[in-house]
Amino acid sequence: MFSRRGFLGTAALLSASAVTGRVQAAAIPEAPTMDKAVMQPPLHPTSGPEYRPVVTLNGWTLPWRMNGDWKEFHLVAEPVVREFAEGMKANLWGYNGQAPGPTIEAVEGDKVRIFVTNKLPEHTTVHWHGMILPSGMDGVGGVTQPHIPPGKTFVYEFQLKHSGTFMYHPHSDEMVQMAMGMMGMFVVHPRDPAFRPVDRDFVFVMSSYLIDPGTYLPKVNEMTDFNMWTWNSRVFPGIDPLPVRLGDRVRVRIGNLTMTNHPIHLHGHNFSVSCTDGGWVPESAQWPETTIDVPVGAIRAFDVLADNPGDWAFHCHKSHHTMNAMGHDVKNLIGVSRKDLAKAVGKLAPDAMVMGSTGMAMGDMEMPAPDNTLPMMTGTGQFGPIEMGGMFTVMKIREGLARDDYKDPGPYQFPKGTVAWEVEAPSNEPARQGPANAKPPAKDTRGGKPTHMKHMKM
Ligand SMILES: [Cu+2]
Repeated sequence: MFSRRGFLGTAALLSASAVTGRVQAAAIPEAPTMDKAVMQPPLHPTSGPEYRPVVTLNGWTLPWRMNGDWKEFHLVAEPVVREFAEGMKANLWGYNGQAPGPTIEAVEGDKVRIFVTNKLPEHTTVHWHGMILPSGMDGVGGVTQPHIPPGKTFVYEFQLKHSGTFMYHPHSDEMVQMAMGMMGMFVVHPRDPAFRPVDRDFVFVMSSYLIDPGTYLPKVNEMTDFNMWTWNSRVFPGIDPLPVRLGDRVRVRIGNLTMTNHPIHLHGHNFSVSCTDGGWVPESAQWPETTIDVPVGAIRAFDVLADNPGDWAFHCHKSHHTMNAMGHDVKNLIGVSRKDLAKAVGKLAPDAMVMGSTGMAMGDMEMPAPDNTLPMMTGTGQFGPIEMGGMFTVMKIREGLARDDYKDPGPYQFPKGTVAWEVEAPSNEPARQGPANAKPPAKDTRGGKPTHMKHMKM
């Protein structure tokens, strides 16, 4: 739950003391803060139009107060410690106790007033990515406003013209501040609750970091060679699963503030892209997908009918992005004679293991690592090691979950006989069929059928 530092209560708690105008607005609302990196329950609106709130993977929604007809929020830009997964924490910059910052939720047509207090050691701004708003509210330091100096509070005021999925991040010391984790999502719900409603609505933003094993601080100058590929600054197995009730209509909204694109793939279903940071995709313009590429500096939301029960992998399809810290200049030794190699390596490093040459997958290995370092690939499922890290989690589709139940339902209970199984087979040479257009051997030299036909059943 929210820690008590400056917690102002849930939405509209203070609306009884409704006041209007800029003068009264000088009283700045308190800033809630979060001390945990676990998914908080959806924050239902207690005033204004009804909507189904989103849930943020390993995150939370920023409470607000009504002040007259303004919805008031308070973001505090500050240094934070973010746990990436159990066993690793990073010193980042974020908002209100976490990085990324809390998701902001409001309704199309709302007038929002967002206070931003800068507790960083350098100036900052907040840009509202994708929003159609007055130029002076756009948050580009030097272009549309002075930077917010350390210790100062600025206020942004605008009306939300369009519903959809947006982001916020600084436009100030650009490279450093986003590389330090400063970002968050901003969801504007349609004023008409009947517009494309869904039963579950997940949201997260992708960021990447280079944090050397054993250290805590991202190297902000890195442009390409990151080793932490994160969803909401979490990596597998630290990323929440997506629990879904069988038959639910589900929306997943994904922002990308890394330096590369991410093809995000869901197993067992097809879906269509319903929304980008530019607005809703007309239904007539949608087509079926199982992977959606999320470009840099963009948002893609997809809608899926969860009609297939089970545990469904949900991940970036760049396989290096489902890994944690690793050396990228390691030689591939698959196929190299183990004996010769071990002899050679053993001379140089008596404790070394030779990768891929012993019949061990990497998930079986345990290597000593410095403190505050995650294994490159990890996690264990009901059938053994999962051998992944980074941008990977599981959509868990189950019968009969309660509407707002987002607890991890545990591993899927597969109906008997529905899991791929082992069959009796000769252990040495499997029967092989030759190429389809190959001529059969002119003469059977072994006194029987041609060997490649021996075990075939047609
Ligand atoms: Cu990726």
